[in-house]
Amino acid sequence: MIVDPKIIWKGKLLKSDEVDKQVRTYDDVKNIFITSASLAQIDKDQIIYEVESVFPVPQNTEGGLFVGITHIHPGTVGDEYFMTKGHFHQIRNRSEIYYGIEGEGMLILMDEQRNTWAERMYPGSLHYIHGHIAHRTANTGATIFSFGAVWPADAGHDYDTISEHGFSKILIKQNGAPALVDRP
Ligand code: S6P
Ligand code: ZN
Repeated sequence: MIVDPKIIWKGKLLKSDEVDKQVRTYDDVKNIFITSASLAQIDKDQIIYEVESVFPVPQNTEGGLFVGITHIHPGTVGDEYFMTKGHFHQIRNRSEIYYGIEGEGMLILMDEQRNTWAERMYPGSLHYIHGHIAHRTANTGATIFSFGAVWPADAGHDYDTISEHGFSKILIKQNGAPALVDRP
């Protein structure tokens, strides 16, 4: 038997019978930025990022995989680039693959001892995110930054640790270029 694929992933297009779509506006994620909302001068409905995902197996299926694409809009809040919330996986040892598709960005990584570093992302760049490492992405370019992700269906997301303590470094635009600096 020969059948058509159930998922099409072509550039920034992810197509399947059921694609889960999440939209994060500035109002949804304003707390991830150090710059206070009163100084930010950003419309609360401004889209910061969108995530489309396909879940071929139920959540928490051991051995299963999920696939998704994230589109981060261009812009800054103060001098902080638009970025994702960032998370550890709930099951800490679960790893993940990120893959740069369009535009340019940065993958910000932090271990459990709060050491933070970053990797440049661009079309064709591939990033193996080890277990026990928190991950967040930022758009450092002038156009939409899109990247793909593949992660274990049972990884889960721990957003609380990041929303409580943040990453130990933040990515800012300094003299027109990205710089990773200590969180003030
Ligand atoms: C899931 C994977 C991505 C992110 C997405 C948004 O494990 O890492 O699909 O969910 O990039 O980031 P966040 O931190 O808001 O989930
Ligand atoms: Zn993840």
